[in-house]
Amino acid sequence: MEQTFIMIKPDGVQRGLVGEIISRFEKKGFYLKGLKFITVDQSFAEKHYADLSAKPFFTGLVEYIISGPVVAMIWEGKGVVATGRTIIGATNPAASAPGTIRGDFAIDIGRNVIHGSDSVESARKEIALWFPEGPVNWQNSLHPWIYE
Ligand code: YYY
Ligand code: MG
Repeated sequence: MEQTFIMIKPDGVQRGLVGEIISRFEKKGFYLKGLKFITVDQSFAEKHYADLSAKPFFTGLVEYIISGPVVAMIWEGKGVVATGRTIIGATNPAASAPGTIRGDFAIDIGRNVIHGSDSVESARKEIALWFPEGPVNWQNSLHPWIYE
């Protein structure tokens, strides 16, 4: 089944939003397939955001991501990449709908609390970068109550 990479950024950790954010993905019915609490270094953050290296905000973005521990996760489920982005909300919290994570908990684009892969292909790359050991292999026993 489809997987996505979700990361609670350092501001989300500092602001005590870890439980709330995990809960939203859990309650939706997605399956947690990987979880780690880590501080990454500059070269790792630059790799994660390599596609944005030419952007004017790149240096500040990397400094922000390495400024404290993050919660890195693999979530699995039907359509989880696109639905994960919907749960997260628009990149700029000023444009994120209420009810989304960024819409409910963030104000500035450079402190938008959470990352989610933007396509199945970037999810594959990001999961390989953050979880070289691969996902945790388990099956949720509620599966038939979530999927028809
Ligand atoms: O995927 P998403 O996080 O929604 O946005 P991206 O366009 O991939 O940018 C990654 C990250 O960079 C964004 O979450 C905040 C930051 N950023 C910024 O600080 N200023 C911008 N104008 C655009 C993005
Ligand atoms: Mg992105």
